[in-house]
Amino acid sequence: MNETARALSDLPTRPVRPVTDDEVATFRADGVVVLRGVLQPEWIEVVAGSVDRVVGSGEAVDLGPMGGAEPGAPAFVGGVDHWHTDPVLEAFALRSPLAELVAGLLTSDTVHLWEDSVLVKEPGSPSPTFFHTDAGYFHLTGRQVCTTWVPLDAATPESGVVRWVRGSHLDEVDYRPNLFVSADPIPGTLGEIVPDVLGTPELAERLVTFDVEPGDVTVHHARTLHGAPPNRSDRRRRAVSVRYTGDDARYLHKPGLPDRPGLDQVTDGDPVGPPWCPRAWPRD
Ligand SMILES: O=C(O)CCC(=O)C(=O)O
Repeated sequence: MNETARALSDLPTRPVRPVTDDEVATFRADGVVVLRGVLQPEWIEVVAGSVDRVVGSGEAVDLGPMGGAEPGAPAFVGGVDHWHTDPVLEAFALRSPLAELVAGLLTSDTVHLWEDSVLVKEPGSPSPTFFHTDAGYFHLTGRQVCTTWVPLDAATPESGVVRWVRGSHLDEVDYRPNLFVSADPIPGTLGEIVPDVLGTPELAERLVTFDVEPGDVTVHHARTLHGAPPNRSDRRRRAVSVRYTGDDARYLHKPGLPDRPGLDQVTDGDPVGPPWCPRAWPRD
């Protein structure tokens, strides 16, 4: 075992505390819940180190210009699937407390990793994250699918913390994925255009957000509408999202979405699982 592997194997695999019945009920009713103080500082420290490395290495890109940010504006850096190449992010996705928390919230016997995303809004980044549902981006069907959003810095609405439309996961609408930093839908995708959430009182009044600290984790259902404001503060807003599936998730090829490894090896209706989506819970 090399030094990195040894250091990672020393990190805690169980959460600071299990999810409570109230948190499960909130997740079911609202499609989002904040889990306070569930991750140990050791995880935050190593994951933040990897995120800084990913941002500095160019493995993730500044999404801002795609949404019209001026050249040279503070970046909104995003990237997907870094767990394939970064041992810390792989350990975080598969052997950290996250999967156990997700199993509890989804009331699922198994949890598989779908993907991770690095999401960094630098101080002053003018780029909002446009409202979307994650389900629109996934070649998946099923109700037991969620995203854990893990802040690595304290975050508030001023620095661009995410906000969610409470209960929107229960709406029977499939939304088209957009370009994330613009309302334009990804060409060739299917579904309804995401409504103007802030301009629609019925949706805007259901918005919920949380001031978060490192160690807190928010978890939202893949069908919950959410977005995030620009970072108007002088602090970084670094986060990692890790997205997981539960027992009922099945592959479904959807037109217009980017390909992903192994998608040509699976058939619609196959259960999600290894080798393309490793099992994160239960552990061997
Ligand atoms: O971090 C952000 O700005 C957006 C996060 C998000 O939409 C997600 O992880 O699903």
